Amino acid sequence: MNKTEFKQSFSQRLAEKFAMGVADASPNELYQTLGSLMTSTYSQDWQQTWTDYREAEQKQVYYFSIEFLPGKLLKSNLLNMGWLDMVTEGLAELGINLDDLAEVEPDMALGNGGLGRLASCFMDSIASMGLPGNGNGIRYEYGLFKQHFVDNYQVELPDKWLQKGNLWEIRKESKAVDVRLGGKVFMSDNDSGNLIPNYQGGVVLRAVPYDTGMVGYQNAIVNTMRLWSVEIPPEEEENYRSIEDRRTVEDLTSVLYPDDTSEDGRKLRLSQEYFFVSAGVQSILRYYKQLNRSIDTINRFIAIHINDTHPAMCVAEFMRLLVDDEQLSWERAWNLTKEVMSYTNHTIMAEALEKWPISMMGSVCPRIYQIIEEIDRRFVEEMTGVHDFDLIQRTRIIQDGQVHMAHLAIIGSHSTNGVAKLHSDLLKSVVLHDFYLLYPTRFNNKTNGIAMRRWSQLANPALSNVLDKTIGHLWREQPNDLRLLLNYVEDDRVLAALAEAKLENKKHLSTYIHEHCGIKVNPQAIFDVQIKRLHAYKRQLLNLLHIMKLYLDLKENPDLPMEPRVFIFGAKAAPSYHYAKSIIKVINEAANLINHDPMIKDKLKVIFLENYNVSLAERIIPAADVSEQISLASKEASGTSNMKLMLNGAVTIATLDGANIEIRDAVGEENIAIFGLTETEVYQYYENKNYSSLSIYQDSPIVQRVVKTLIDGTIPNIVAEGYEIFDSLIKYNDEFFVLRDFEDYCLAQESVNKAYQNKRHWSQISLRNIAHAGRFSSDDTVQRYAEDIWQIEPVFAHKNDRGVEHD
Ligand code: CBF
Repeated sequence: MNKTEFKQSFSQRLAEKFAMGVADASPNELYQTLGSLMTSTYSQDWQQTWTDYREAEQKQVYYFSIEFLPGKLLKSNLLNMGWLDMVTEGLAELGINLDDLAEVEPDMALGNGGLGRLASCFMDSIASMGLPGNGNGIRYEYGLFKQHFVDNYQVELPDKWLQKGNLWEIRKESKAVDVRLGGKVFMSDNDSGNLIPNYQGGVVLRAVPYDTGMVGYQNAIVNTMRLWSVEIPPEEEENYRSIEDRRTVEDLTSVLYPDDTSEDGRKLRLSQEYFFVSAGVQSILRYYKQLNRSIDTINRFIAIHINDTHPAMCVAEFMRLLVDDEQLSWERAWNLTKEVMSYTNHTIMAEALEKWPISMMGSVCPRIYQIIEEIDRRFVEEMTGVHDFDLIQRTRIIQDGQVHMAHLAIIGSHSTNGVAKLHSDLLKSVVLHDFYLLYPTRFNNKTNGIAMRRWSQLANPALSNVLDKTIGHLWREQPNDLRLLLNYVEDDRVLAALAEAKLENKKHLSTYIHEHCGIKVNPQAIFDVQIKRLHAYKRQLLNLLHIMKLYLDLKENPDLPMEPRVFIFGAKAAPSYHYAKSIIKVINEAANLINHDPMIKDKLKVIFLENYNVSLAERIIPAADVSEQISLASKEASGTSNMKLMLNGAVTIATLDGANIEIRDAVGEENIAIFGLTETEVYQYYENKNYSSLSIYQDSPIVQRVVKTLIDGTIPNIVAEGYEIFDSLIKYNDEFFVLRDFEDYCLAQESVNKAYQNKRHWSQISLRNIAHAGRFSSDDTVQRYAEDIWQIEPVFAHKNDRGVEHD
């Protein structure tokens, strides 16, 4: 389609849909019109992609994830369709600004943080690499809560993202499946002497899929992200007369992460997990059987990826379908299951290694529990006599009345990977060491990556223009070409252009900050950014303590030579995570104090932007000078904001944790500010049990001075929160070694301050960071998953060289 045709089709579609012309239409009507034009165009490719996969007998991967965090799709779909420039110009000629339409789209926030965003980067990359892959998750009625600050406290409001409909999805009622929850199950022989389950009681619910096209980057491939929504099957309607009864059903796909402080909340969460696992696995098998292939070869056509432990029941559900429905022998079914399944671990924090009480699992999905019991029994039997008793007891799935989901995922799959080199090593040497002894060849590393197109071309047009002018356009398709930028590290014109692009982005962000927080910030100041979930291990507190140090220093000496700084936070705390919410309150109160202190002027500002989400990240990241990656070494599995910020020219201040290490290796020591304990030192403290935050506090006047601001009234309105945090540091021995790393962190911050004083030198460091970011492209990451874990291949082989014709 060319621009003239686009303008015609657009106006015609607007008239058909809304019976109006451009002048009368609201941004929402224009957005709906554009979206509908796009979906009706790419749906041909979508259908063809399904056909191609089927006809080419392609092996496909199904990526099961309880979170997907795509953000907005309008611009990224336009980019991937190859329409972005044409539509931007065409709309402009009709007097419409594309950005105004993009504003209308709600963020699709069906995830919490890195895990969900990674899943969405992977969906984009899988399609863009022409790989046959599908997402499988839950279509939550409400996305992650909207965060507001009231009296500087976090308040959570519902995110009704579906209120105005969702133009990207297609409800596919004909592809619905039924999922059984609750009740009891007894096994008995059928006429042929095979064991079959007899179900009593419980409920059967309908899982209806909503499919969203995952448009590949200019390759005519459209994959599918399938999200399941619960409904009452029409034949069961009469059993759900009361509003309460109906609500119990609707709750199943209502919210992301129900409150897990109550038994009911935990049970709902487990039911959600089984619901989307069962729906997804059933629909895969139904599709496979339609192709008339033998079940015995399913491992050659299907790969199922378990993203974190939430979908670990895929193992048991797959076994259930093979054994109960397909009547395969246990042994054959088990071999196929292991070959089909693979698992990624995303954190060493205990919270992600889910465990469910036996009684709860037995009541939510009794047949699945029986199957897990049998897997566990056979595991113990197989290992007995080969490995020592204690090792078997530590690794078995059912222990102490609980079902260990990570154990199920590892035992029931052929691959377990971590998400950065350090993290994968720690899995092998510490967290999953016992399993590594049992299955050394199953363990591997796949360092995370990011969808470069979204985080550079879409988020940062100013930088993209400089790159195009300097190194040509190829980097847009081959991010490794960013290395060509290194040839310009001494080129003053390029350095100045990079600095100008950064300043332009900082000005945009300053306007946003002014509009949303009422605070004027100086775009010439260092924009120092920490954007990530609020969690104690990520140590937003360390950042705050350093800010308080700067504040106290400035109060003592207002002429202190320092580059003006704007510290920018974006973070949501889980609704039931009291401590994290207290940190938010304290940062907000400190910000209020500092931002309104006339003595401080422009030298220091602290901004906590409300409701951090993908769209806000797209505003903040291009404007960042400094990227805060300051988790306690060993605790951040990988991190991905570190990669996005680096790609946009921010200089990282980091501990040697997660992928920070690989960033350091890429850019070299001189282009990153490293500080803090190493992971080995952290583990030494654990081993020797000799960490004492109190001694550090007593021995260091600086630490004392800063920590006291939490309780001495320096920061107003935080009596309870201040004491809570103070106690966590001093009385409860500072779980994440904030005090131990504090002074070193201050030194690293000082080195950043110094480096920024020499603008040319700073631009050079920034350039080197951009130049080395290409290695973190999620296109490469999924390629490695495809080759090493899923054994799937691109379908390009079936296309001509334009990649768009189908023969
Ligand atoms: O692997 C993706 C990301 O996942 C987390 O966000 C998670 O939820 N487990 C980790 O905390 C990140 O380190 C990791 O990058």
